[in-house]
Amino acid sequence: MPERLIPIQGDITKLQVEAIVNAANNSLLGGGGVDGAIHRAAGSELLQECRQLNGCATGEAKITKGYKLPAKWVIHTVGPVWKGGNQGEDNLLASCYLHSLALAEEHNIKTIAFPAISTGVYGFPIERATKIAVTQVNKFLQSHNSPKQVLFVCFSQDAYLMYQQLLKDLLKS
Ligand code: AR6
Repeated sequence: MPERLIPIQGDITKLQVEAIVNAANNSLLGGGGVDGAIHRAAGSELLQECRQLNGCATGEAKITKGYKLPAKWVIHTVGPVWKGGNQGEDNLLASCYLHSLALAEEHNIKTIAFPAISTGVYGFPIERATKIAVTQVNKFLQSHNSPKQVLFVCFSQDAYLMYQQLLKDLLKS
């Protein structure tokens, strides 16, 4: 497994990385799941900054400061809602990873942590989402020096084991 891609199990709000990615919604004004946890941990200044951003399109990403989080930056991206798989969900999810990584590179961010975007409330099947996440991040890192390290943060042990396995399988070749 290449050292630049690392699956871990835990709470993304606790991580000492330069940037964490938020699985947000189009309003960027907070919500449940990982979005709620990030806003709670960062404090109300995060919401104040998000209010200035005019939302975010699905598949795109915007950056804010991390405020009370250990991470200096939060990259907010909006994953697709799963609608059966024929509504461009795969490409939109891939685009979330690529836009987030491009923003990280622009800001010279060396370490970034992703949650499993769209796999909670938005209902994207976890295995299909994990394959897209791992493939897209690997592709990006092969042609870019920065970020140096990408963490895949899994809340559940099942998700963690899946990331571990898929990283082994997909990146073996
Ligand atoms: N750390 C890491 N992963 C987490 C954490 C955490 N603290 N909390 C949840 N997860 P979800 P989505 C995992 O529903 O599907 C929000 O209301 C969770 O187990 O947070 O993209 C937004 O405002 C799951 O695997 O995001 C949007 O309206 C993954 O994070 C909507 O939910 C994503 O689950 C976005 O839905």
